[in-house]
Amino acid sequence: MITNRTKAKLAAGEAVIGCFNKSTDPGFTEFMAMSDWDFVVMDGEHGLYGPAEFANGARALELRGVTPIARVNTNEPSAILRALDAGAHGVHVPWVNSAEEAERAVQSVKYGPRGLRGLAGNRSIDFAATADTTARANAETMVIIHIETGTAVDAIDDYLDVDGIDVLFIGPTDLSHSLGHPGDKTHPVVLEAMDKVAAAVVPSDKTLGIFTATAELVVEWKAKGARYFTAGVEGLLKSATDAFMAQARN
Ligand code: 3PY
Ligand code: MG
Repeated sequence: MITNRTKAKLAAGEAVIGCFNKSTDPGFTEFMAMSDWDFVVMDGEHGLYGPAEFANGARALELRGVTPIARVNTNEPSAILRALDAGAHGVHVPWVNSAEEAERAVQSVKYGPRGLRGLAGNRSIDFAATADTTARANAETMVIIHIETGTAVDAIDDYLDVDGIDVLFIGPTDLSHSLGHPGDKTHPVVLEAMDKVAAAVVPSDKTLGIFTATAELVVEWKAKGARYFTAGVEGLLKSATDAFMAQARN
């Protein structure tokens, strides 16, 4: 059965730091897991992950004690079911534009009585479809809901009433695009929208999460009350490589 260390840290009031990973190579994913991340998000939205890759990535991460999370490509029960049955301990669900859509995501993640996740033996419940294993899965799995459009920001208060959401996660890139400033994540209009989300979520029983490409952004958003952070491995590799080359070419 899965034991979700990231969820346990959040429940203990701690901050958690993870990283998006588009590479479907389990060897690379295992290598990433040696860098003290709490969790790695296997990216099935902007990366090429499908169910088989989620399963091998989850194995690689579990070997090293890092929580495997899947970003699914769409808020569809069948997509979420396959990611979880493959062994993801939670899902990032993109483009969730209303509380009703968030409720649908929660129902896809949770077995009955809370939800509608289809039941069959699978690795996440040790191939034992029972009342105990489904209850344990419901307790351990995480639901991370992306807030990444102007529509979602306008409705942010409604999401707070959806039982079962662990993290309301700001996607600054899509949000900047949605607000008419593609890629300009520091535009005042984008910052204002992100601060509106923080003001609603931080005092609630949900965790505020955000994509933070740099450690400086983690520090800044931790001060604003966020506790769930993700970087992106390509950005980290690119900046380290560029810094190496700048010095090496001198
Ligand atoms: C976004 O910024 O749009 C995200 O989904 C986070 O990577
Ligand atoms: Mg996004």
